[in-house]
Amino acid sequence: MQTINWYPGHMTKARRSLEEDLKLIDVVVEIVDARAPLACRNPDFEKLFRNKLRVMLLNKSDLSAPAANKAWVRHFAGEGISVMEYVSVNSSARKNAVALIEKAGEPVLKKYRDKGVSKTLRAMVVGIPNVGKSTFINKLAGVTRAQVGDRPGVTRGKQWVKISPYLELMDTPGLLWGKLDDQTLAKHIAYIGSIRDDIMDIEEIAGLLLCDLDKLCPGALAERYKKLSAVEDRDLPEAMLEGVARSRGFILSGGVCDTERAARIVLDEFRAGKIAKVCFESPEEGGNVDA
Ligand SMILES: Nc1nc2c(ncn2[C@@H]2O[C@H](COP(=O)(O)OP(=O)(O)O)[C@@H](O)[C@H]2O)c(=O)[nH]1
Ligand SMILES: [Mg+2]
Repeated sequence: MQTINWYPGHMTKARRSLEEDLKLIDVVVEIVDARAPLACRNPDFEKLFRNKLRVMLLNKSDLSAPAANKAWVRHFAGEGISVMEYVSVNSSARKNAVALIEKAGEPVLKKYRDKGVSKTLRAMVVGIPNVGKSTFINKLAGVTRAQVGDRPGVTRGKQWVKISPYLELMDTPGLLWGKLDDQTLAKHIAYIGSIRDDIMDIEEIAGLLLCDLDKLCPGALAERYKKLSAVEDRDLPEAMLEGVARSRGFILSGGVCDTERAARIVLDEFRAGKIAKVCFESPEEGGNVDA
């Protein structure tokens, strides 16, 4: 796969501003995509968050395989992380998240109580692009949300949103960087839409996605793109993408397949959960979890 150029200057800047913000908070709420929790994380985080209480939300769990969600929750819980399956587009999940964060923050709340001071927990949402950070903050903050946020780099103060009598949330999330030095994990980050499509070869990514889905959920894939079953070389990304183009009738003059259009369709439909609920990673062997 071609190298994905994702660590330019703005990530260095993001890291610096994250380090500043971390000084202000007690609890880090880390949001990962349930379909690729490994790719959403990075060994750097251990050092970065070492003095913080930590909560993890396995978000977009509605788009992943139920068995995989359970396996990942067990895995992270086994590492001592406060974790739950989550769907941040779903408003009714809000109270569960608040309860989880307050429970994880109990040691800090107790410290305040013991000193006789009334102070609230301060939490910050972090995650790589597109995992659902803004959706989560908006749902949690609801209608009481402050309309105007501080502009990064311009104002030093932060906006805080009161979530409960015990909890305040920073209204801007911290941006993290996924695990791009591992080609398999980098691929997963591309699948879930955390790398801007305009800086990568979408035909290559969509072709690779089709090959992976063909192993994870062949039935669902064949159901969605009928003419894929005629493809013989199923490990060849280009051949699979042409199969999709044929299935949808994306044929240009001269009988050439419009693979670019097919690539957009595959990525859009996958990300919208229209192909299948799958997880690309497994806690057991770093491989795949079956649906
Ligand atoms: N199906 C599903 N979609 C979600 C969920 N959370 C967020 N999204 C969608 O994912 C996209 C990215 O969300 P956003 O909050 O902007 O991510 P951010 O970049 O981390 O702030 C949006 O289209 C959301 O509607 C979820 O739990 N389930
Ligand atoms: Mg956002």
